[in-house]
Amino acid sequence: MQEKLKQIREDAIAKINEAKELDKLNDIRVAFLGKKGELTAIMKSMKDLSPEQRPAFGQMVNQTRTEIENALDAMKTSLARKARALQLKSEVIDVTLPAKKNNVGHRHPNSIALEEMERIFVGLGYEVVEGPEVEKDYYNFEALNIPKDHPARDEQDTFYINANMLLRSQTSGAQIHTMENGTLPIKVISPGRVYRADEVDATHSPCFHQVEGLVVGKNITFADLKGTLAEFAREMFGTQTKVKFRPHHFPFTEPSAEMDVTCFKCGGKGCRMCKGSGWIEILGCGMVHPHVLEMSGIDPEEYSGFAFGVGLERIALLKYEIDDMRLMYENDIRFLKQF
Ligand code: 2NM
Repeated sequence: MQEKLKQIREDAIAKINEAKELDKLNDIRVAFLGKKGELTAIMKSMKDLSPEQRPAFGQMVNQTRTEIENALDAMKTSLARKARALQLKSEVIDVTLPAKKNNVGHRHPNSIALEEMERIFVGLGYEVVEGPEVEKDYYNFEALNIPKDHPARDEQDTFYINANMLLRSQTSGAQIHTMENGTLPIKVISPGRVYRADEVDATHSPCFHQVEGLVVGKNITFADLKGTLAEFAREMFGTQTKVKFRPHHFPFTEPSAEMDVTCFKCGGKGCRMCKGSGWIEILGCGMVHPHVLEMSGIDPEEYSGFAFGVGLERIALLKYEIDDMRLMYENDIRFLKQF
């Protein structure tokens, strides 16, 4: 019996040492230590021994059981460690590999041109004000001295929301709000999106951007307008830039003018960019109409002002020599990265 026990132990240990998986260890545990296992079977044969022999044999069986259990536990730990090592090896990350390149965007030419304009005018002491894109008819037209029968009010040009509300066709409303606030003097620019019912082509879009400027104070004259806008042109298009003013008409200014700058491509000699004239039209401007001041609560006897309006896309198209405005609304990164 003792020999048998020794044989069982050696068998078990040999099988345990050969085991390569945890499942296999479990099979061995059942085969040797389980209810129907070999050790249990030999325990049952104890009844054949004399009562004196039994305690010593029982002790030997128990010791064998302990030895087999210890061997199983040791192998279980060893297999688990190997499995873990294998898993860690398979999950190794090479942190020295080059990082995936992030595709970053690019500022829009409109944004670049606007930031440049804001830099220039803030440098001249102006504040930047914004107004709502959905505006009352009054602020878009009435307060700007655009009467009910004016062609600019034609429903074909303006997107109306209802009889009173519309998508602003210019940012002047923001400036009317500033005048109504009543703090004088005023030096503001108002950039923003404007809407007009235009067909899309190389120079038109139903939604574009404007920057308007407004100065109101005591003794503001047309000379202030000329000096300010000439300085703007020199900073925007180069120090050698010259300006000229041609008489024009706007309902909200009197007198009114359009300003041209010498072509920054050919310097005034005439080229494709300026269509041979040497001059490029940049903006509209004028002295704020006394009636406009009065309607916003400013006494035109005491105060005067000038105003101007620039199409942002027009400036960006010219400055960056883009020949089709539609490119500005596609947000193709290959286009944007050129500026
Ligand atoms: C332009 C041309 C000339 C203008 C006038 C005003 C206001 F609010 F003072 F009446 N804001 N902007 C103005 C003047 C706009 O755009 C071509």
